[in-house]
Amino acid sequence: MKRCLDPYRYEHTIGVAYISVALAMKYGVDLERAEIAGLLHDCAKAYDIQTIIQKCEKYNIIVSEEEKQIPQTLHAKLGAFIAMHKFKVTDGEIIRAILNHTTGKPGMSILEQIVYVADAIEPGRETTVKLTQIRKNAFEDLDLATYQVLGYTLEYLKKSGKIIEAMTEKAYDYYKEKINQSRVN
Ligand code: DGI
Ligand code: FE
Ligand code: FE
Repeated sequence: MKRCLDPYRYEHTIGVAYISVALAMKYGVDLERAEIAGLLHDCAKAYDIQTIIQKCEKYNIIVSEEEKQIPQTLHAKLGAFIAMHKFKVTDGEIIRAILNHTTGKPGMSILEQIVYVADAIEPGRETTVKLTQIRKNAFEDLDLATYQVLGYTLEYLKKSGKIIEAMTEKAYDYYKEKINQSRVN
């Protein structure tokens, strides 16, 4: 990863791997799986958007019209492919965690949630009041932290006028419902 990424992205990657392992300790996930998923989650991030789209075409990775309009999220799809074919990861759980780390999705596995949340809370991310609370929640209630990161992301996307992928919205609705259910029970 040090050779693949610029120093800033490399630092971020180490942060995500480190926090993924810490969360794996808390939630009873295999530590090595969490570390590998964290280390590889942004392995396609160094490419510019044009290159990512070209590589997806070259490797026959299906890119939807929606994804072409929102190329920020495509590095996750290409990253999952590179993790499989270049880094020889055969563990489907790890591949899915890389694949879904940007938009999230409804009904994620614990490992997927760990990488999704770690990506947002790692120490290199700029601290805000909200993020401080999410960092604390992540080690107490992973569904709540997942929901809050989704909310935080959607708020940022709306504020900056970006197109929102259906999956991001669906994931938000799913975790909102899950949090509400757990409060009723
Ligand atoms: O790769 P990172 O910068 O570590 O973080 P990331 O993979 O979570 O997100 C990359 C970018 O993708 C980030 O700026 C948020 C953005 N993103 C996530 N969901 C959506 C999205 N961008 C758009 N336009 N629409 C989405 O639904
Ligand atoms: Fe990413
Ligand atoms: Fe990341």
